[in-house]
Amino acid sequence: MSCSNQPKNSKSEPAEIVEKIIPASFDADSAFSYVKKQTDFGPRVSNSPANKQCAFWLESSLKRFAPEVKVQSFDAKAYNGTILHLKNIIGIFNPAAEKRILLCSHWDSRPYADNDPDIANHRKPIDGANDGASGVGVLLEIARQFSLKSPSIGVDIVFFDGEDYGSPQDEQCQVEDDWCLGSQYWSRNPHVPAYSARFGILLDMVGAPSATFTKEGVSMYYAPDYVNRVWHIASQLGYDSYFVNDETAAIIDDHSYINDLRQVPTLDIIHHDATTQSTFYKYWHTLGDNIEGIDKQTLMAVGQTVLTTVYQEK
Ligand code: AHN
Ligand code: ZN
Repeated sequence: MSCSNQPKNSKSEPAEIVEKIIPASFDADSAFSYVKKQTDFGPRVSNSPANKQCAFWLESSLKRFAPEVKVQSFDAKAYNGTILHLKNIIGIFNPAAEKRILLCSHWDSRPYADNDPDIANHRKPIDGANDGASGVGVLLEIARQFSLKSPSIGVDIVFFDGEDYGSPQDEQCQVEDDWCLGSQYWSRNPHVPAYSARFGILLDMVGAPSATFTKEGVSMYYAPDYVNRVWHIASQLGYDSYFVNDETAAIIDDHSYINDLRQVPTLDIIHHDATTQSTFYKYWHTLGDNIEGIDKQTLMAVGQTVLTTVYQEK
């Protein structure tokens, strides 16, 4: 048809894709030990003694790695009227930098295994090894890496309390905004007045074997460029079996409130499983969510991807 000597430019890539990606060093054994340390306290249900003990450990751990640590203590009313004494725990790197990135996860664990196949377990608290501890473990290891090699820009690592105290599936009264109490508080009362960041990354359930992370709807609505950047970096690092190129429905999670109330474009790296009814990983809100189900390779894929993303930012 046309001149056959012409190079086919249909295969040429946009210039930005050629950007060199230097893999960050991330220690998955260290991240795993931080996950296990949390589950060793027992379920970290808000208001419980284990929650209190874990809060002190998180605060002192962050203080080893970050030049500045802040703890927000506040009360919030749960769906059932219980007053929860909550703590958001925040590690601040390069505090004076104006350009910032937000990294976050929730550190409390759910009071109810209300998705457990055995109905007798529906009011028992869960270990939350994956749902809670995995994201915090990865971020603590990232904090340790920052203490060895500082990022170019400012980073705030925020551990939210009271994320998982939403009303049980089998209770009639479904209350609005009963999840994500810590991130709702922080979004309205950030640790720095008028806080802003270039973008944010939330980690939620990032430790199951062969986990798959899809491009979730709220993330794609508010932060599509950052989603695509993180997924691209993951694929360059060889993690495209974890960070899959599918778009899935919007969900309410801590990032929804951060996007809505604080206007920081924030994406959620959250395990999506199309084969379960919940669309979350199979042990979600069951007693099966324990340390036995945590896989260092998944912690590595997520940790190295997030850390590499942060070090790329200038
Ligand atoms: C709801 O179940 C409403 N949102 C999912 C957020 C979540 C719960 N992540 C972990 N546990
Ligand atoms: Zn949960």
